[in-house]
Amino acid sequence: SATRTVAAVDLGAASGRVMVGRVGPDTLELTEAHRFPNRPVQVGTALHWDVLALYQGVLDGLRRAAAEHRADSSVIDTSAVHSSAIDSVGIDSWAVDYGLLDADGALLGNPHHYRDPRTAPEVIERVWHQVGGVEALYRTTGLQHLPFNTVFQLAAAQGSAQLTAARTLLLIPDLIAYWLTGTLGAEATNASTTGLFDATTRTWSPRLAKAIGLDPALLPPLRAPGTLAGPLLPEVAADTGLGPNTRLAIVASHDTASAVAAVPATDPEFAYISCGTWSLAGVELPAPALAEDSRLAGFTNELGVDGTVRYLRNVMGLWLLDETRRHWQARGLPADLDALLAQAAAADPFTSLIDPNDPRFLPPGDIPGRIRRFCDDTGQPAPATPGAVVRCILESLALAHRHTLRQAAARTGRTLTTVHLVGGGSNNALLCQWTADALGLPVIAGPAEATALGNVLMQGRAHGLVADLAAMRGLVARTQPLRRHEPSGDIGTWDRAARRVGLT
Ligand code: LRH
Repeated sequence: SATRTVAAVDLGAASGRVMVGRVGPDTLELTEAHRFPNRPVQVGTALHWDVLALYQGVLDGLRRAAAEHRADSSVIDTSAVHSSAIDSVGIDSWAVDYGLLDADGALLGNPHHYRDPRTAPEVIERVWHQVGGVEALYRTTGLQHLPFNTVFQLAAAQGSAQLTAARTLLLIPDLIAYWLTGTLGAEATNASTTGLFDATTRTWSPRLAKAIGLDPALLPPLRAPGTLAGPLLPEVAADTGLGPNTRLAIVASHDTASAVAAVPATDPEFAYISCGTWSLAGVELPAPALAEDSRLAGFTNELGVDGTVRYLRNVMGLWLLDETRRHWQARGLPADLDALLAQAAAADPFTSLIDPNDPRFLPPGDIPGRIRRFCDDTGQPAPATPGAVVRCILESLALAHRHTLRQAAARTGRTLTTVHLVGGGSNNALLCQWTADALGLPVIAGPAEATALGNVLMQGRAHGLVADLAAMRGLVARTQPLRRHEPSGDIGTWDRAARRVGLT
């Protein structure tokens, strides 16, 4: 049957990659063309993304993808233009962060990192006041409160020369798409993470923009995922070797939306954890749940594919482990992941536990030191060895997974039966097993590359080769290797641990 070859650009907080996918009604294959580090840069007190380095990585990856996938041609191509077999390019990344363009379309400064400290409590309180209260903001946006939501970042930038000069706001994937094609747009799933998007009408909320003193004209027209957009700019086509016929495909550009679209679930009532830098844990709903109990429990209503709602909460995720390893490595200490996981498996259980979502763990820095202080503050022994630190992180994440999914189920009247854990965290067998043990439920682990697969599948939709969300998920289930973790051990020990750290 017909297939297409597409490039999926997937930018994560720690690394970016360009993957080549082959997709068709019965085909879903993924190979990595290029992977490159994403290293945030601290300038004074500000934390920025190095967005040009990321763009360079994207171009390098597209060049490799084009070189590895030349169109078959029986005639010798004498025109200097080579044609590539890549039919389209789709881009996804983490949410909420943005670049600003001036009236000439030039980027104004480096985008800030969502872990930048400028969204101070007084900035947040001012926004709540301007929009008529935190409850009203939630009723419109359905967005869980996170200090780095775009609306707060923009409020922190209010009055700055950059924001004053800005004419267009582009979320990170839309900025990369602009550089590749010269076209402006705001992909809808990612727009839903800004705090300037109406969860009910599924459009920008000019009212909220005005309330915080932002010109609504900054917000570009929305684009729905699953469609094809313009061709690449001639210079980009020439530089990368992609052909004049390679199109931009609008995918679910919020990485979590792409990952949830690629959950290999057959039961519509499935629960998921998209586990990478963050653990995004929740269920899928047909419409937003905007009542106060959802707000108070910290649940978000972000837009998914085909109008679905991702009803989930952010759990601090493997950031805790990755940042711990970065801290150790910078001090010349051993940080090999497999060795640390083996030490964690051998360490004593439930010695030290943290609430992963404690705000002290959000900024970059000395996570092991902050874990020690959390333990001091809560009358627990601090982890005494690297293996104990890693065990503390993973057991605490398993408890937070359990807490979040049980709350999601309680608020939506669902019964949890199995849990799909997708993303890079699905490779962490210890975390998958402890999540299964803590919940007393089977965990189906994989695919690790759910986000890139979701990106490729939406491009398949745009080319008319994949019918709908159910077909996407069925294709993942049929083609990708998955691992099943049955719950084991005594769930009572997890119940007691959960009570100790307030995650009941
Ligand atoms: C995961 C993610 C998540 C957002 C965070 C900023 O990569 O997109 O859904 O909350 O990054």
